[in-house]
Amino acid sequence: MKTEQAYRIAQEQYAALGVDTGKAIEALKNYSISLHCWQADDVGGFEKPSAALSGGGIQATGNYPGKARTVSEARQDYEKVMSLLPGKHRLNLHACYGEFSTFVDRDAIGIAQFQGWIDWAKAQGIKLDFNSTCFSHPKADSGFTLSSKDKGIRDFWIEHVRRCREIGEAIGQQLGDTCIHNVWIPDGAKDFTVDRAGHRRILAEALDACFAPARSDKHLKDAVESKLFGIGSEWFVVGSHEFYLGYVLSRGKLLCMDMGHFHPTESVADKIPSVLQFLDELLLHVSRPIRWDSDHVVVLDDPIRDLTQEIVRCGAKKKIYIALDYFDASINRIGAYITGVRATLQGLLLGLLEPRALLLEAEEKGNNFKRLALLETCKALPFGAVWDYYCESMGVPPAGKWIDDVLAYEEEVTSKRG
Ligand code: RNT
Ligand code: ZN
Repeated sequence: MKTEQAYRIAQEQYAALGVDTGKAIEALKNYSISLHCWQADDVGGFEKPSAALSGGGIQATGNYPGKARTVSEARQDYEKVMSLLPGKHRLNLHACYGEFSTFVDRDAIGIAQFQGWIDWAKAQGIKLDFNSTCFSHPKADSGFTLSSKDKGIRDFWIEHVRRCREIGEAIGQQLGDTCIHNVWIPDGAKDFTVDRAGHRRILAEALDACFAPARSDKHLKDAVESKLFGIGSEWFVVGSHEFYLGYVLSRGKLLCMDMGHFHPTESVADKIPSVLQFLDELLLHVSRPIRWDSDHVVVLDDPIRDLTQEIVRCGAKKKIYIALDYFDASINRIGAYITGVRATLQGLLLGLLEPRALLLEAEEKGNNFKRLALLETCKALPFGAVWDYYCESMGVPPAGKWIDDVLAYEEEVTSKRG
């Protein structure tokens, strides 16, 4: 009742600025966020023997108890997370999260290791995305995978990515959907690299080889993810932003931009309306970099608000796929998930509640004071009342009411994991 009353007041305030809160809520329901499977277990995966996150220029810090140790524990966690989120969301699997009873190397995986996931997803009524896992493997230890000058190494990873595409296509087919398959490679070097061009030429050729086998684009879309630097690849990263921008433009693939993969003062939000002048679609890895690509839990900070605002502003005409990418091993992992998804959805709601017509009018008349004042006005509007109303209408706890649920789950489930 209180939620409803607060919502009605908010509705009037927004209406005074020409914003229809009901429409914003309806639009918010259409945003499906791809939840990264890897927050549940710090990017460990379930291969046998298990390959702890290593050699990939990425790092999970912290050792909070209770991480998922098996596929069934992970599924239990994902189900808990999804039960506390408004809307229907997706799960983004990494190739190392298959169901392995024995050792199957990355160049030998297939649908068999993922059929259980597809069946589970069907039962849950959710869709799946996919990722090649080109790190945490002895054949990634040199720091180069697809761009390696060693043909044996390169061919191994090409085969891996090809198999991941086959798996992704099967996922899409079986779920009646388009599976987004993302390729991120850690390739790069710690120090001065003379033949940058050579590695990049090799990478372009290797990617072409990965994508050569024809697959149904109705069921599979391949994305490539750029990066600026990683731990151990401070001087040189083969797959830079410019490299992949050129690659997707010339090859018709999907560009993936991760918020942690640019200079800290660059705005990923501003890149959206730039690259979308030339691309029809885009994949985002929503993250929170602190000083470096630290992959902190996403919160409703300015970079997220800027990003989600641009997603809403540009998304009407273009398709923007939203995936999360962070892994905090120092706090309750279920809470980390929900905090990040809710923050992203709240950002989107804020974007949808923007008094767009008034803002545009002021801007086009050159009334920049009015534009500024309106933007400031929005900050103090009761968007929380709209959010709470939305959550309740979707049958999930509003505001912070889900926190106790997470703590109860910790007590009953995750704290009992050895
Ligand atoms: C690494 C990339 C990549 C990974 C995941 C696990 O810097 O962001 O997306 O985080 O594939
Ligand atoms: Zn990423």
